[in-house]
Amino acid sequence: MRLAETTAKKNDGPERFVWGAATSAFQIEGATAADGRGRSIWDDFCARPGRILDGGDGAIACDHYRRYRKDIRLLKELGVTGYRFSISWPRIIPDGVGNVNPAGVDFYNRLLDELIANGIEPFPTLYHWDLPTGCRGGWLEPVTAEAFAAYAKVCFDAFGDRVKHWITLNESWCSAVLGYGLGVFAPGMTDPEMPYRAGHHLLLAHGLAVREFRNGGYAGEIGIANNCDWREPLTDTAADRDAAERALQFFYGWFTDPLFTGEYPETMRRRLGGRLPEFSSSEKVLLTGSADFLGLNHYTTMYASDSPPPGGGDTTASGNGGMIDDQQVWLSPPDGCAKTDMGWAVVPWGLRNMLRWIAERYGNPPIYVTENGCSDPITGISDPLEDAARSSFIRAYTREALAAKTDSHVDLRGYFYWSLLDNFEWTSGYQRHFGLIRCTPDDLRRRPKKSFDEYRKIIEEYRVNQKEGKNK
Ligand code: GBH
Repeated sequence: MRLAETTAKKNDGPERFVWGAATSAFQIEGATAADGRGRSIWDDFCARPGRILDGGDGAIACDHYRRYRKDIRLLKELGVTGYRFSISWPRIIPDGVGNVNPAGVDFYNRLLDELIANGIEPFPTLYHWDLPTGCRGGWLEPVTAEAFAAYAKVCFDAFGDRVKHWITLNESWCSAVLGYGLGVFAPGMTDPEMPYRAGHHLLLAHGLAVREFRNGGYAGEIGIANNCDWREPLTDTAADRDAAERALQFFYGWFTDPLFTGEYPETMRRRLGGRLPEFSSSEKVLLTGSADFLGLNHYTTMYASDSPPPGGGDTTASGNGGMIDDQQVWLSPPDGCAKTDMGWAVVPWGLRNMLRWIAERYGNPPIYVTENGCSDPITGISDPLEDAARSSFIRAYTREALAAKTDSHVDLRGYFYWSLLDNFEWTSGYQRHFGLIRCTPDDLRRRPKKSFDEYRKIIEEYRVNQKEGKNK
């Protein structure tokens, strides 16, 4: 079902395609106590025994706060034209609301200046999960949405002269489901109703921030980074096709439909009834049309079925957020494909299907793949720098992304590999590695892996083809 027709200007050609790498503040910056930064829910969560696999935290991470110049040099070497990073709310407004911390603003001023001096376009995300502890009640409270909009305005005012692409929120699905439903992410709550409430306020936060942006008359575009793993029907029956569609609506649709229609997906409303909050008529107006572009964070694919598949499926897969009772979708991993040590299947064609689904449902809006990447293979690797599996992952996934653009006419504007550096991988601490560059907290040296070179080549080849007019 098509929900919207886009009025956005079409991309003026493939030469505008942005190749980039992505990171987030809490995962790389470290220096959590430096220069007046406030506490975040992730500092608190890490301090709770048993929450992080290796007992790690964000105190040092990649020490990017002090080594950002080196990291930008590496971005330059990689040949990217875009860098997606996140701004730490507790560095800018330590208590969540109220006073602005000039030292925090200074850090991002230096970072932005250095990026621009190196010809790299900044794509900052305003919120990548490090909510100030001072926002009491977190995303369960509507005032947090207002606090976010006030913080966003501080950022637009301070950085809007150099930033032309803003991303409001990262993966609200994860904030809502993993943070308030499954309790595996901060703030660690477990309640079947809370994800819908938290998600509601996250959506309002996005809407209010976009209103500040547009009313303020800042230049550039603003969008959101929503995550979704592809759901392929297990069989060709109508029931399984419906199940896959339902799963996608509970995943990407939940945080994207409201930005086009002011309403949650019809499937969610029908199944959840009054358990799903309602938007008031003014909130519908606020949300409708509130994304200039859509971000997609995409990692893997699962088969979806309407009844338990042979073998029972994976009812615990975090991919359905444990919300199996609400969705009635069973997930099972594709047979015979490689898996990473996160347990995620490597299924490159899933990305193309996912992009086509988004283009179709939302009327071909501008899309960026704001994250795509892999940790090391489940079989392990003997030398962390010899990451052949990551090289083939990037080859295969970027090929599918470009095919979606050229063959299926998806208005794809860029691709950001997750992640530039090995970093603090949330609940997995420092035990899972997604980086193009090796970095460990005990030895903060940056060592480019083989995949760094492979990605550099992919970007370079694209550029050469471009010059020779070989890219469609
Ligand atoms: C992203 O989230 C985050 O934005 C980033 O900070 C993080 O470091 C990175 O990914 C790597 O983890 O049950 O098999 O269908 C990832 C979101 C959501 C992707 C759940 C995998 C479930 C897989 N993840 N999804 S499955």
